[in-house]
Amino acid sequence: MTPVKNQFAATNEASKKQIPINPRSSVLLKAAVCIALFVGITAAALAEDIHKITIDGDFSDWASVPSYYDPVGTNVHNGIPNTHDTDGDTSGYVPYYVNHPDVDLLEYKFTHDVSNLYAYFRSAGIIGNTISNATQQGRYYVIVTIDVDNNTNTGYGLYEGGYYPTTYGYDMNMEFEFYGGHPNKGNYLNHGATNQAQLDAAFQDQMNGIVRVLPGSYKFYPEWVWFDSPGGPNSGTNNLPPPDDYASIRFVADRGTSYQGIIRIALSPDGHEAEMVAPFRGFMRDASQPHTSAKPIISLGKTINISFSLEASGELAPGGQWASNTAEPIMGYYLSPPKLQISSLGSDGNLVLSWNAGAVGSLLQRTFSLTNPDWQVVPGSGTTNQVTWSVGTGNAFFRLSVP
Ligand SMILES: [Ca+2]
Ligand SMILES: [Ca+2]
Ligand SMILES: [Ca+2]
Repeated sequence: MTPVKNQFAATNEASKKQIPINPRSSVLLKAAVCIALFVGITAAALAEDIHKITIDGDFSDWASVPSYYDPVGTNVHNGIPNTHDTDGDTSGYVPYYVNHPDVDLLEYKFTHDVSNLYAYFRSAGIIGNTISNATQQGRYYVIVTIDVDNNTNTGYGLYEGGYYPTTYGYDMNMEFEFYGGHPNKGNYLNHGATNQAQLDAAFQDQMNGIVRVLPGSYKFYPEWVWFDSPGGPNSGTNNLPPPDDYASIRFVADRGTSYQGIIRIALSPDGHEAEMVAPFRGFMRDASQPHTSAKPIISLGKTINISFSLEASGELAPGGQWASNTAEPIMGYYLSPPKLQISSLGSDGNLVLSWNAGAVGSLLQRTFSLTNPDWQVVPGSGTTNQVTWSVGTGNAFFRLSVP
C-alpha cells in the first residue's frame, strides 16, 4: 500500500489521520484493491464514540452513552455534602448540607458529534424549577464547565464559585439559565481574566470571535449568546468577522432578557432529565492570524475535562436556601473523530464502507491514486453513514471529511 502520510499531513482535519485498521484489508489486497481508510487516531484518553443527539425531551438517543453517578440526599462524597450552600470561595471551605432535591444531580452523561457537545443531567427533583410571582423570581442553572485545553494552569478552580468538591483548570462554560418560571437563555462563558483590564480585553476579543485560553477566575467573565444570524432585536448585537460572518453574538447577564441562541435544552415530561447541546462554534476561535484560519477552541481531536453542576435559588426547596451540587468531573474526554470502517465485503465483490451514525453529514471522498490524488465526493454520502462500493480491478482510497 502506498504510504499516504504526506497526503494526510497536508490537511488539518483530525478525522483524516490514517490508521490502517481493518484486518480485512488483506482480503482486499488479494482482490488487487488497496483500500486506505483515513480515520481518527487512537488516544490514551477516554475516547468515546460520537453520538447524534436530538434536543427533544426524548432520551432514547442517550441509551448507549456511558453514565456517571452522583450521591443522593444527605450523602457526603469526598467530605462534601451532596447538595450544599455556595457561601464559600476558598479551596479549604467545607460547605454545609442544604435540602434541595431540584439540584440533587443523580446521573450525568457527556457526548459529542462532529460539531456539537451534548450533556445529560438527571436530578432527584425538577430541573429548571423556578418560582415566579409578584415578589419572587427564582433562578436555576444547568452548568457544564470545561477545561478546554486540558491544562490546570489556565482557567479557574471551581471553589471560587462556591462549587465543591473543587477541581481546577476550567476555561469556558456551556450553561442554561431558567429564570422566573421560564427557560431564559443558553450561553457560553469565558473564564480567562483575573482583573478588570483583562476582562475588558476579553470582551474585545469575543466581539472579534476570539477566545484566549488564559489563567482565569470565577469572578471575571464575559457571557454571550451565539446566533446563527446577523445582529438584530432578537439576535446578536455584534456581527462576527469572517469566517463566522453569518453569525452574531450578544453579551448577556444573568436575570436578563430571554434569548434563544444555539445552546438549547429540553426536559423530560417529568422534569427529572435534561439534554443540552452546545455547538463547537460558540466557543469561538483562538487568536492566531489571519482570523479566517484561526483554530476553533473546541474541535475534534482535542481532549477536554468536564464538570457538571446544578444550582438554584431556594424559594421552592425544602431547605429554603440557594444550593448547588457538583459532580466528579469527567477527565480526559477525547473528542474522537468519526471512525470509517469496512463493514462488509460481499461475495459479489461489493464493499460496504460505513461510519458512525452520529456523523451523518460527513462526506466520503475517494481517489484512485495517491500520486496527485483527485479526491472526489462519493455521491449521496453526505446524507447517510453507509456506502456500497463496487470493487473493480484498480486501487481505490477513501477518507471521510467532516463538515
Ligand atoms: Ca433526545
Ligand atoms: Ca447528587
Ligand atoms: Ca484550562
